[in-house]
Amino acid sequence: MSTPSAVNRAPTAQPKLPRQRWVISEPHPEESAALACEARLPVVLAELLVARGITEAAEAFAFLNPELAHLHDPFLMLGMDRAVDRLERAIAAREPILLYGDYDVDGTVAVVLLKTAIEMLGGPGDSLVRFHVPHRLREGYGMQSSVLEAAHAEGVRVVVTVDTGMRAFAEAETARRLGLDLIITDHHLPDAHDALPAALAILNPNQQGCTYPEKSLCGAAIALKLAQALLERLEPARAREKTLPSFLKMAAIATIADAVPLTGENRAIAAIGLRELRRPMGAGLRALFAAAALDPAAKQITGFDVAFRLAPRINAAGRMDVASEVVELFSTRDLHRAAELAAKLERLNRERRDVEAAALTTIEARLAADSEISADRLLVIDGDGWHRGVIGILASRVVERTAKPAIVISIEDSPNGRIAHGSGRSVDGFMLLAAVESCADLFTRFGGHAFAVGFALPAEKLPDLKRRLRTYAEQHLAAREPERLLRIHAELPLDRITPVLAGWLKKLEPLGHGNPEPLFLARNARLVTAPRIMKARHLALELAQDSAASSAPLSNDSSASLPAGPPNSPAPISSIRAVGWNLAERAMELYLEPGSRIDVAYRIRENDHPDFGGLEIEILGMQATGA
Ligand SMILES: [Mn+2]
Repeated sequence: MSTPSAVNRAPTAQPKLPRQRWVISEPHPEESAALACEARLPVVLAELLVARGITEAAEAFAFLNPELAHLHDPFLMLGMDRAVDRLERAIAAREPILLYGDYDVDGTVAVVLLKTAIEMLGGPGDSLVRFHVPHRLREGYGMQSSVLEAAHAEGVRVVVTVDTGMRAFAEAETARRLGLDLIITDHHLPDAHDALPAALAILNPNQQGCTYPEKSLCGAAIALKLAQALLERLEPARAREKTLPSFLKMAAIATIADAVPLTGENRAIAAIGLRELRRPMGAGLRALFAAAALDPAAKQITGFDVAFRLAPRINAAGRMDVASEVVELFSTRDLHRAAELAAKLERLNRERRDVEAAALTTIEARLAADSEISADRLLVIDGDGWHRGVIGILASRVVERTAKPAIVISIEDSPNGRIAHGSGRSVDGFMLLAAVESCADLFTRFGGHAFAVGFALPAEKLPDLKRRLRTYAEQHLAAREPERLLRIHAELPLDRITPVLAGWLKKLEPLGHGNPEPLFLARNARLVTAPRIMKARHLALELAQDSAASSAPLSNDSSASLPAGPPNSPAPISSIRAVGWNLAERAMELYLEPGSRIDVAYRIRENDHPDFGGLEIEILGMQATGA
């Protein structure tokens, strides 16, 4: 932390943050009170559960206490019996099996899970399993017939896809022609006509006719279900209690990294998996944790740790180099080799960060200099040779900074001329995929989800694309000042923050997609001391909540309204430390000084610093009370 300084010292120049709009969840006071009473929970926790659609005590108990019994029977999944029958035969006859994966966390972890399960069941001897993880830049996403042909020539008779294959019509045809038995496991949506590739079995809860209760599993979780089914069929005695929990560690990492909603079965996978990480684990995981400076034995790993510290390192392999080494990292028993591979991931991740930072500096300079671009409602920013592995991350960064939908394009030389590769991210309420689809005739390929897209086109068509996207945006995006939505989940006056409550809130972990960290609102908080500016842009405050004032604002503050302290001591001012990243400028706009009254949107933080340890809050937004 830096030295205190006056609030009126100007922060260094930085892009102006987009305006913030607070959206406060509608409270459900009666349902929350009833649930709190029936399930014996703090009211604010009950409120957060009701907002998640949980109103019964039993449901609340299950949500707050995920356990193995919450995992569904894998044989409920359409195609599971056929897939298990075929793999059982392959294992018994020691037929070589090819696992065909993908280069991200989900796709590599899926390979690791199935590889481990099949090798375990196959017993000692040479492995039956080989795998293929495509190279992001050279091969791109999805199966390739040439890989199937090579595998067939090497004696493979069974191919299992993970995290891919749902639309691999031509490759499935190749497999059929070669006499390969193809098992597709994937979570991606089938094509618009619900057509399915020709395969021996397809495991995907999103296909027509599959009644499996959890529809939003990631690719690795579907591989997990297949592994679970194999283990339950072939080693029923050990499967549930012994083997499955250890498989959940890796499945949890993929589930959190792939940003599927952390509810239902995903919540059970993520929560139990993170808990299992406290136990001894394989060489690869150990090396990866060490590289990320995390110690699961000392401190429970959170969803945040996985999403922001582990996943970027694992993903760096596929972004910058060869993802197949991730599979090796998680398969090896050799500690030395594991450390070597983890160190390589570390290096690739640093490289990724540098490449990303350099491109981001260029992009920000361009946004600041070019009034035409910065006035656009949909930003399209292109550069020569930006690393294709980071253009998606760059687009997200631009959206964060500008609150506008953004597409980042890298122009590269190729044997077929100059190619523009684009990746885009959107904001709430704007279907970016529809915008891109309106230019479908320009692309050599495009795809994605409503709010995240990717495409390629010949570079000479870029001016056309930009012109058409600008017109589209003018027709479909309102011309108002862009704003960032801050979703506030519940009101919680600062004097109700206690260690006991913080302990209860931990039971919401793992937090992430579909289970967001609670963001609270405290009205009419009072600055106890002068604000401190840290590193010219961050803010540190000491805030008090005068109990009477927290429900009915008082114009004149008096410490007499505070709870009395122990006898013979001065009246205590119970206050809480608050930090606000990048909020120094906002503090100046609000003319903050001791005694100022503000409404704050915040989350609760536990500071484990030996001297300043304890609960504090992180402010995400503030407004003058009554403004
Ligand atoms: Mn996936």
